[in-house]
Formats: sequence, structure tokens, C-alpha cells
Amino acid sequence: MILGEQTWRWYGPEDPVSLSDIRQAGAAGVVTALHHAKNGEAWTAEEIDRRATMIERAGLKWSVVESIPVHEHIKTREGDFRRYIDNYKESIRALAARGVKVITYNFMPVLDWTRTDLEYPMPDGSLALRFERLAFIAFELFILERPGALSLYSPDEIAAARARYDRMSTGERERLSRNIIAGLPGAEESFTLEEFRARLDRYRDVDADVLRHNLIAFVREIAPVADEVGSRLAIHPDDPPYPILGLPRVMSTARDFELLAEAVPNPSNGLCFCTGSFGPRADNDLPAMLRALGHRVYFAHLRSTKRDDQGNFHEANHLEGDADMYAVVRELLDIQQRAGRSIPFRPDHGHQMVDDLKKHTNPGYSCIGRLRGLAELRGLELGIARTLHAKQ
Ligand code: DNO
Repeated sequence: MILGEQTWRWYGPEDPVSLSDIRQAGAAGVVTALHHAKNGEAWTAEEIDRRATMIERAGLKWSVVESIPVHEHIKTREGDFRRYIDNYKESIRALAARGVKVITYNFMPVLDWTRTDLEYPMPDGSLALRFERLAFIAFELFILERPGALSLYSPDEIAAARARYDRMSTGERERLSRNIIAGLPGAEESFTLEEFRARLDRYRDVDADVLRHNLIAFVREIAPVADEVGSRLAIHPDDPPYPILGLPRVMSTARDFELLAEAVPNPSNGLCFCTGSFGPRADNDLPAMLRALGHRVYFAHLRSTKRDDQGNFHEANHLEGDADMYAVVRELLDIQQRAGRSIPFRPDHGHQMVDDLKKHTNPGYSCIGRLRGLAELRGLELGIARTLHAKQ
């Protein structure tokens, strides 16, 4: 039986979680990026080799790149976007030459993943990441003061967001703003409010159709290169999976990915199946999505979220929350047997818990919560695999 390849995200030499820690967590593969490289520039063979060698010396393997950032000019097709696409192709080639052949990227305008609260207390004393809708609206209307945003919300929502804002201390307002615009781990950029307003403004004329068109145009260019060198591209879904701040988002549902796959049928054009990003939408049926898209799933992020009926969600323990992780892992096992290939997966995010509560950690990427996540996922997978096997 083919099992998933257990991987772990590492932010490079600055990460408080070391390569040795990762090895002890039981992962075999590392998911990383040259986070220090300038956004848009090609990654050099020397830098790639240095990073790969560092990982190999620790007894691990660089399995997945997460991410080669997609420059904003590629998303809006302006300025130097052609040069950035050429650089992207060069990075894909250089990585493949060093044996690194799965590449994750996203096409979310301006912001990568977004949360309002990075220390949401769970009943057991651990801390989780959370997206609180009212706090987010309060940020948009009363901190960012985004023009036109008022028309998006009902008078009741506006009044509730106003009351939420009035209740916040100055420190809480600053923290909320920082959480949203200062860049969570892995985000490519970080902004002040002024810079952020200017960035949003660039999307004035970019609606979902234009963004999708630009995504397709980009993947049409890079997929043939990936095909040629035997690499796989894995687009990461939008997190949360709907438009925010008036920005379009075009990778939030199965249909979104199908449109991309229909437009660019190249075998390298694939998906990073992130259960936690798709999860906050109740209409995203994760196991059904895997059944439909599985042949194009080249990487998986496994975690669960818990929604409520107010539009809030927080990150649950890996085997709890709304995601049916049993069904997800079972589908993944099926796909791997059918396709005859192992799919790298990583425990995504984790609660800050135990000793990590006393440490400075990357939100979502502390060690012990992910260690727990990986242990649970690996046990679940083995249990399903052995049971299925026994039945055959
Ligand atoms: C968040 C991550 C994302 C992801 C990018 C991929 O925890 O899953 O930041 O790495 O969206 O490009």
C-alpha cells in the first residue's frame, strides 16, 4: 500500500523549529522556500543547492517548495510581469535540476492567508488561530476605512461592527490591524496601512474574470516548462475561500480549480489540497472534492476548521472540527493507490500548546501542536491503510 509522504514546513535557518526537531517529529520531507530571495527574482542554482544540502545533512529531503511567490505584477499583468514570468520559469528549472519537483504557489491578490486573532484560547488552554467576521468588518470599515466598503454590509452588520470596534482598546485595534496586514508566516509581503491602501487600489479594475484570465495566462506559460522538467505545480486555495476587502479570489471551490485545469490541461497543472483553506465554506465537500480532483492533487495540507453560523471560524484540532479527516485521508489513500504515487502531505498549522506557550513561535507553525497533528494523521492513515489492506 502506498502511503503519503510525511512532510513538515520549515521557514529556513531562522525558524525556531530546527531540522533536527523536524526529524524527531518523524517527517521525512521538508517543505520550504528561499524566503530571503527578493520577490520576483529568479532563484539561483547556488542558493537552491545550499538550502538542499543543509536539509540533506540533517538526514531529510527537500520535497516541496512552498512557495515561489507570484509577483503582484503577474496577477495584474502590468509593469515588468513578463520578466517575472521568465524568472519564475528559471526558478522551476533550477529547482528541478537539484531534484526539487513539487512547487506550491497561490494567486491571492495582495494578501496571503488572513486571520483576525492569533491567540484564540481553546477550552484546554492551548491557543488557536481564528477569523472573526465582525472584527474583520470593523477593520475594513473603521481602521482601513476602505472606500465603498459600507455598501457591502447590512445596516445591522455595520452597527454590530461599530459596537465591536468601540469595545476594542487601542492596543487591540493595533493588533488586529497588524494581524491582517503585517504578514503572517510565509506571506510574501508586509504593509503599513498607507501602503496597503495603495496596493488595494491597484485592483480597482481587476475583477474575478480579469484575475482568472491572468491566472490562466500565467499557468499557460509556466506549465509547459514544468512538464518538460518533470515538475508539478500545486496551486494553493484562497484562505479564507471567498473575496475579502473588495479583492477578487478565484481559487476557492472545486469549480475554480476545474476552470484552471480545463484551460491548461498540462499534466503539471495541479492543486495543493488544503483542507483548512477550503473548509470554512460549508459548500466545499472535502471528500467529494478529492474524488473529483484527486488525479491533480500533488500536495496536501491537512488541518480542520470549525465554523459557526456568524461567519467566524477557528482552527480545530486536526481530527476534530468540520473536516471529516477520516474520509479525507481515506480518499487520499485511494488516489495514491490508483495513481501509483505517494502524495506529500503536511500537518498544517497547530495549536500553540505545552512548552510552546512560553516561547516565541511563528503563528500556526509552533512545533508541538504540529507534532500532535502529524502524529494523529500518521496514526489515522496507518489505521485506515491496514484495515483496507486486510480486507483485500
Ligand atoms: C498558510 C499557508 C499559505 C501558503 C501559501 C501558498 O499557512 O498555507 O501561506 O503557504 O498560500 O502559496
